[in-house]
Amino acid sequence: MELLIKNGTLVNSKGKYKADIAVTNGIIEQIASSIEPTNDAKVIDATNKFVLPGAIDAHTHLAMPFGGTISSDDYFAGTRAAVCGGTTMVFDFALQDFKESILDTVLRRDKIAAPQAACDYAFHVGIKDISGNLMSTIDDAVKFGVPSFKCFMVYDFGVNDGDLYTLLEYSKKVGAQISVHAENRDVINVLTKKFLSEGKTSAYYHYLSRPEFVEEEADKRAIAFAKSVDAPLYIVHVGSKGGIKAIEEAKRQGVEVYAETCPQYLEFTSDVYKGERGIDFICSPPMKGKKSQDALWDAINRGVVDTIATDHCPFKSFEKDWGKDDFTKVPNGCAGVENMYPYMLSEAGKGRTTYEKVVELCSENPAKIFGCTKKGFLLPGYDADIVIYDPTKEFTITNEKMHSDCDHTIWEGKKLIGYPEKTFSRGKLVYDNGEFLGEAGWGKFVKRASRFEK
Ligand code: DUC
Ligand code: ZN
Ligand code: ZN
Repeated sequence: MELLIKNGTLVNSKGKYKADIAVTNGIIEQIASSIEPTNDAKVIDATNKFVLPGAIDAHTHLAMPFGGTISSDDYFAGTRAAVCGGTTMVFDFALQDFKESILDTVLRRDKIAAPQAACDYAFHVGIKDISGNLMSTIDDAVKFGVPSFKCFMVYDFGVNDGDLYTLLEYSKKVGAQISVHAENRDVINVLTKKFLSEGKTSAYYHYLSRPEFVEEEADKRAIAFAKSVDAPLYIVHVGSKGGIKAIEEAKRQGVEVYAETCPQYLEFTSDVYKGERGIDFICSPPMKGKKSQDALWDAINRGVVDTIATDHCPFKSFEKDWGKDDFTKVPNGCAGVENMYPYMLSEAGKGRTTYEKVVELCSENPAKIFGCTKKGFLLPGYDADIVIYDPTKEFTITNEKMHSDCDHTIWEGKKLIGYPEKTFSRGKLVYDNGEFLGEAGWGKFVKRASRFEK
């Protein structure tokens, strides 16, 4: 036994209970009401603390070429920030190049990720090109342990409706799963052009050029395609009331559709775009109105939302400044990977949801939905990705205390109740009371089960 966590309160989606956890070779060996340490075990006392499975952030963009630059956290900085916020596994979007086989995309990105990652990681491939025989290369990626793919219904590099439909149909045959970034590209383009021609260029027009219905409409379109071919569908970063309502209705009809939302939509509204640094909050989809925010919280507590993830995609202030006088020139995205678990748990502490729900959405469900068979749960045989959380510690977010490479955070000044005290990645202590203790290259690629193997 290398590690024994004693006297903590374990939390899962079903409830809380007091137990000790013994870890051997990075794996949870035993969970019991009282475990005696062996001579070689490091013993941690977790009295009055929660012991949680590490969070899994199923949506990050690390070192991603986007908006004329590259997102500012590489695989090291992004995973360092992750573990310092209690996230022990991240999914990154590996963007396919045109004409590139899907497996080659994975291998190309993994060459960069493997020596840098400080926690375990996986890829979704962002698909751009299924011309010729490229679609069949999805099978190779599935066999390699990458059974999830993302289609952007926006951006010039995204797929068209025909390709999305074809991919959904194909994914079902090969045990894969398609995610969508759902917004109506054409409507956004028309409105953007109109606002620019009228000289309406401030950050608030980013929100107005993507009115709330553009998300709902695209959600409904993607759901209709998925339903027609009986394929599963995962909708990333759902932010709108109409969108979540459409997903609830589809679930009620028996469609296998999953909803992800992000902390930024739960905390901020479109009012942030009226502020002095509105450009810092520019991400797509944008923050929505208060009614949408309330609908998301309600959907969380009624079991309609399946996962929380961050869409972590930071850009430095000088890059955000490119769009001071033209919102279309702002690279889209914000930092968040270090804030997800602390924010959600703090909201639970304030009574907005429950700790059990947070563990379900941030840890258990992403593991189940994306085929991580040894992650997401505190159970014998699972990876010892463990967070010791102090529910009483007061913490104010400042960029100075964060571990990303970005030079600002949209979460600046947010006061939290409770904060992670220690994070273990496969039994190794990688974060302790504000300090990163991990190392580049520790994180391993997680080979995931396809839908046929789950
Ligand atoms: N939206 C963002 O804000 N950033 C990265 C990609 C995306 O879809
Ligand atoms: Zn997106
Ligand atoms: Zn994204």
